[in-house]
Amino acid sequence: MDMKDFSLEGKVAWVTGASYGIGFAIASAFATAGAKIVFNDIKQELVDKGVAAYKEEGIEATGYVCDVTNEEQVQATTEAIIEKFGKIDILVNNAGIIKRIPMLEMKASEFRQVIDVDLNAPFIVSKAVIPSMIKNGHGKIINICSMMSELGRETVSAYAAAKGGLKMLTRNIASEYGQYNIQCNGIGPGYIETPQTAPLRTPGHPFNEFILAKTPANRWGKTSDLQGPAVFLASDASNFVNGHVLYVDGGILAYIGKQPQ
Ligand code: NAP
Ligand code: GCO
Repeated sequence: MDMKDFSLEGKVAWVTGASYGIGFAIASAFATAGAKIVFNDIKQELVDKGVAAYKEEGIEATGYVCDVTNEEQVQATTEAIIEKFGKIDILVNNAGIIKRIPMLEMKASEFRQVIDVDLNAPFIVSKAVIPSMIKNGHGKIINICSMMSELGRETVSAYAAAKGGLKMLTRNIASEYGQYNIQCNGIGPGYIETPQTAPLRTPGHPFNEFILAKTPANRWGKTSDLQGPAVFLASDASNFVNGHVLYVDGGILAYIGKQPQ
């Protein structure tokens, strides 16, 4: 085995919703591994902030304003990236939202909004990018799944339905396009310290204690915990890994939970 298989030198990677959070960490790791970085966000001000944040890390990232639920914007962004860089080798469907509302209080429109961003959008973006990957004879798609791809919990019905569906979309893309040397895998982060989970991590919040008791590592994950697994799945080192969801959860899925002392 050649360690160069883990390199992303010369690759072009598009990480959706990557101005900050998990997407930003994954894109930064890809840059360290040699890739050119492209990202998008809904608002120009966030794209500008993202470009500045990447620059602070010494990364020349290209940002686009693109709502991943909007097919026209996704198609236009895909064409713009290919026009500028000639190809898209790696796609990370990272953009996502969550609404924590008890199901009986959740409006159907709120449920649809979560499904739209967390499940329909990875379909839309993958569908836009796959033709160029087929033409190039290779491609890597990484869908950011979740503990909720496997488990439910109160108040996250839409998010769990979306992330469960995203696991199966991952397997289906692998099944349909593996013949073109396209590998589609998922990363299932555990509970990670990002803006999305900030409401759950306020000091003394019962959920904070709960997650520590459910995590053998006895800590919240950091976005940096996801970087190595993401580089692996984006690299030639994983060319025979397809349709797999790699859980980076500190052991949550393996653990019944800390027994009461
Ligand atoms: P985050 O901090 O809330 O960031 C989400 C990113 O997605 C933001 O940049 C957001 O942009 C962008 N986004 C949302 N809707 C979009 C749209 N329609 N078009 C384009 N961009 C959009 O979330 P995170 O914690 O980094 O999570 C990133 C991914 O990991 C999500 O898919 C999430 O479900 C998943 N995940 C997170 C955890 C965790 O513990 N944090 C665990 C497992 C999985 P705006 O700021 O403009 O909204
Ligand atoms: C929640 C959290 C989780 C994490 C992540 C876990 O409210 O339960 O937000 O859903 O975001 O998806 O893997």
